[in-house]
Amino acid sequence: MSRSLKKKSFVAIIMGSKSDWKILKQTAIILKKLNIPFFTQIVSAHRTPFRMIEFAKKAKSKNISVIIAGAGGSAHLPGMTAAITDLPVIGVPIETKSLKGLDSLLSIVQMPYGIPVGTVAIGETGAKNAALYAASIMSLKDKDIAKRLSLWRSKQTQSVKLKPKN
Ligand code: RP5
Repeated sequence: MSRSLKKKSFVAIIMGSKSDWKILKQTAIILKKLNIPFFTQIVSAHRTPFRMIEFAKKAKSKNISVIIAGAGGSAHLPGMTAAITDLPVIGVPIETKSLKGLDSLLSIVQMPYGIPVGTVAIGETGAKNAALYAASIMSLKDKDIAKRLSLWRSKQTQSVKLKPKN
């Protein structure tokens, strides 16, 4: 297929609740910086289970390459989504009031054998790394994204000073 006829691939950022957006907007900021197309959607595994099934079933046909799923508490959205689609799913554990997100982390990371979810750190750090991880996956097929990611990383390296003062 020629370059111009290639269909644009997307990252889908899904979240269990509107309240997760304050963390997942960090994912969106990094994806924007890397010029990677994405869209966002609230998809709750327990409040809107049929929306989740519909989303996951259609994800491939909508040209989604990577799904970033943020959820807190008994955070089954990433695992349930990964159970329906074989697209890569990155789970972002959202910090919770009662258990500081340890509940979310363990729910997401402890997937039984057979259905993997790539799990990142709790909260904003994880949300940002999820975007970089998605960029790495997309870089395998998209040289332009690979170049932008490589540039982003070399800028990060250059920004690290040798000495703690001045
Ligand atoms: C999960 O429950 C969501 O991912 C969210 O992190 C958590 C709390 O949701 P809200 O009560 O704030 O809507 O499903």
